[in-house]
Amino acid sequence: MARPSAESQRPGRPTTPTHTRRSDALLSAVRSAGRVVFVSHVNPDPDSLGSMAGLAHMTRTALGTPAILTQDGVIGRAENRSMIETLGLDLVPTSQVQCRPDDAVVMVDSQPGTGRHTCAFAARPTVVVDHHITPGKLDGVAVTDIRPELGACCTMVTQYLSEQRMIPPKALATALFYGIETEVSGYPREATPADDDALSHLYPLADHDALARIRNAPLPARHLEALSLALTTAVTCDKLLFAWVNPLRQPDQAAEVVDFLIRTEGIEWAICGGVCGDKVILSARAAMANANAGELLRQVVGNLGTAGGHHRRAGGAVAIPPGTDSHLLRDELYARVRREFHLSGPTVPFLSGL
Ligand SMILES: [Mn+2]
Repeated sequence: MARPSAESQRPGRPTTPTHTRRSDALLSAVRSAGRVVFVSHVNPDPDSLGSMAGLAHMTRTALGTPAILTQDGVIGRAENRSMIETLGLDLVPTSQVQCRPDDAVVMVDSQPGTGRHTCAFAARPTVVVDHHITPGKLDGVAVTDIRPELGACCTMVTQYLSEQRMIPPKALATALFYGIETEVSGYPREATPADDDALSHLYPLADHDALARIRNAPLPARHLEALSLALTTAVTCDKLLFAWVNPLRQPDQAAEVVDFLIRTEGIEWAICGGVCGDKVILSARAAMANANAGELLRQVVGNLGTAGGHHRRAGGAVAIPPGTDSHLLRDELYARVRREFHLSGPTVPFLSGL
């Protein structure tokens, strides 16, 4: 790649698009659009939110094109709601988005055809920027940037902004920082030097009081209720813990449950299934590197629904057929977990000794 001239390296000075840079390829693909519609996976997390906000800033600043950030599903997690409120993120529910012929759809932190979208316009985006190992249907997508080796999609977006010599404003830097931080949390870290470079770049730009407020958002009683249900229903087999929460008040609570349970001594896998309306929401965490959690959960779910994710973290959903007793579905899913994880030991209640 040609070295950029000193002129083009000046902050704020647009560089000549060569399309050899990923950010230029994205800008080129949406240049003629009347509006850029950003979309992410259902029940978006901080990495999705930060990525949409970062790329919207880039396209607005570079092209002057209006952009909207969409919200598919619900955002229930207290920290994520605090992130939206504290940083003033403006989200439009996907159900309220009327797509126009001159819209360009940019998908972040997900891929089309993975069962993680409820809106029609997510089926055929113009651009896909993602870091999941779960393969999507990318035929006809003009620009794709899929880097599963990276810990966070916000890392990719931070690189895009740096390529364009754009310094993110404080709220955006905070959103990107929190997006990366939440994705690479836990041990072992699913992070590369590129993720740490992005965190270092963003650290002096971020609002650390806002970050503290987000990280310590007050937890509603329903959070503790879900943990309580998970603890009382949990069973263990070998080094796997399986919890069932019925009802699950909000879909992203399944992730909150496993984020807590994976810290259990002696446990290498935590899986939670939660009955949320007419679906079972699944979330899985592994305590070891290269665990291939996304693929394993996909094998468990099979033809019952959809699943995918990363090495240490995965999620999925299974529709509950009308008239089906959710307990039967729980038993079926647990039987599949035993099979796919090659569990051979007895199933025992987690809290039996207390
Ligand atoms: Mn992500």
